[in-house]
Parts: sequence; structure tokens; C-alpha cells
Amino acid sequence: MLTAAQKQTYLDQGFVLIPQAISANKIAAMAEELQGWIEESRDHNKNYGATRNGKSRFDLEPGHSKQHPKLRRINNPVDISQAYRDVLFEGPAVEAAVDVLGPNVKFHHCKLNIKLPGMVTRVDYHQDHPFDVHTNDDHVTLLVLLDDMTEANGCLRIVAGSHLWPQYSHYKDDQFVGKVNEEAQAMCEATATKLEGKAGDICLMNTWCLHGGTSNLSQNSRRLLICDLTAADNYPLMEPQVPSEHTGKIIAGKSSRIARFRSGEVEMPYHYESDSFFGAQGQDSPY
Ligand SMILES: O=C(O)CCC(=O)C(=O)O
Repeated sequence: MLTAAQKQTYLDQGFVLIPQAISANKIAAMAEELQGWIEESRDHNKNYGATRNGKSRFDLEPGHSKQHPKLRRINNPVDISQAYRDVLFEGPAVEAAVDVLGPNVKFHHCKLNIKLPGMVTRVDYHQDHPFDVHTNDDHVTLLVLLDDMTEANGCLRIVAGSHLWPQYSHYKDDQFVGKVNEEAQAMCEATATKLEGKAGDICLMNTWCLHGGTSNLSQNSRRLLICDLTAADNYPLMEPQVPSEHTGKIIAGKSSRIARFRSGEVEMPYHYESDSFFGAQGQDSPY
């Protein structure tokens, strides 16, 4: 699915945008489902929805109300929606993952990050691997754009080439804070590429890329589906932070009873106490 040039871009800069990979119909089906969840969120005043490890499925931003819903994340929409399974478990997204991970690909978890106009949630710079440590690095974060994504509506920002750098600590004062320190945050802000794209585009991002994003300062929604996929012989060294009913599902090729290890060291995280990824990074919840 990827051209030779796109594969090289992925290897060199750690990420690549593939235009118009997902059909308009499939994007519309996911957007419609999401609109239903936003409507439903009007009846809640705190995070809600059961998941496998007791954390909430639906995560609200402070200031959320019936009149102004501020649903900022949905954990593992594939657990509750065929429209999301149709995009992540078959078709072009899987073909693209095969091109960077090899023929045997395993699903780990996914989430929807939602920045509606007027919401302030941001994402502080971090790498994905330190949240969900694995035996090797054949691990990609697949992003599906449900909206056109621009600097103004809080596009993802990625530090090109950072997948080749040493691991950054995601701890502060012995607490797992899920982000790099202030000095590194400033470096990332100064150097990150703003990943702008159109609804239907996908991006493949190496799990070690430093990335983050500002809040939405525009009048347009920015809805982004984010999915962690690994090679089948890449095994998690811990229970996922956000487990899905489908964690471990083989979505291409076949499973492996061999776990492949890379050499070196990794910093182990722990399961953060906050109900929310954003809470773990130090942002407030509505209660
Ligand atoms: O929503 C975004 O722009 C980035 C999200 C992200 O990096 C994450 O949720 O891990």
C-alpha cells in the first residue's frame, strides 16, 4: 500500500502521512457514531462507561455540561462499534501497518481524541512506547483523521527523527507523569512538525516519536482515531493502560508463540491512578 518513498519517509523521520486512505463512507459512519456518543454525554457530569480495567470509557473535559458537551476521549471505540472495527481490523489501515510491521500484525488498543471548538484539552509531548512497554520496537501508532486537521484546530505535532533518539524519561519525582520534562517540552514545541491533513488521511507514527498538540483554537472540530498496533511477535511487558476486548487480536497474518526481544533497557511505567490519560499528564477532570 505504501510507496517505496513513503516507507523511506517512515524510516527516516518516524512518521508518514498517507492521503485519502479511508473512504468517505467509512469516515462518515465513524463520525455519525461519534456524534451519537457526544449527544449521550450530555446526560453525564463525570467520566462514565465501564471498561475491562475499571477506567471510564468516556472522558470529559472540565466545563462539560448538557448545553456544552466536552467529551475529550473515548477509549477503545472498537469495543462498542462496528464502524470502528470496519476501519481498524481490515482494509487499507491494516495494509499500511503490514508495510511497516511485516505480515503478522496484532492489535493492542485504540482511542478517539476529540477537540471540539471551545475545548482546551491539549496533549503534552510524550512517546507512546513508555506507556505500554513491549519486548521490541515493531510498534506503530496509526492515526485516522476524521476531520481536516490544521494548526488552528490542534493538529498532532511530531518531532521528526526522534524515534532514533534515546528514550526520554516519563517520570517526575518518582511519579509516572506520562510526558517528558519541561526542557524537552520546550525543545519539542520549537522543533515539531505540524501534521496537517484531510479527513480520510492516515498517518503511521513510530512508537518512539516524540509528539503532542495544542488545544483547538478554531471553530472546527478535530476528531482523531489513534490505534497502537505491533508485530505479532512483539509482546507487551505489562497489562495495557487502556485494555480492549480485542487486545491481542491478530488483524493480519498469523500469531507467534515466539516473543522477539530487542537488546537494551526500557523505563517501566506503572498504571497511573487517574481515570484519564489527560489526568495522568496533570490536566483537570470535571470533579
Ligand atoms: O490528540 C492528539 O493530537 C495526540 C494524542 C496523543 O498523542 C495521545 O493521546 O497519546
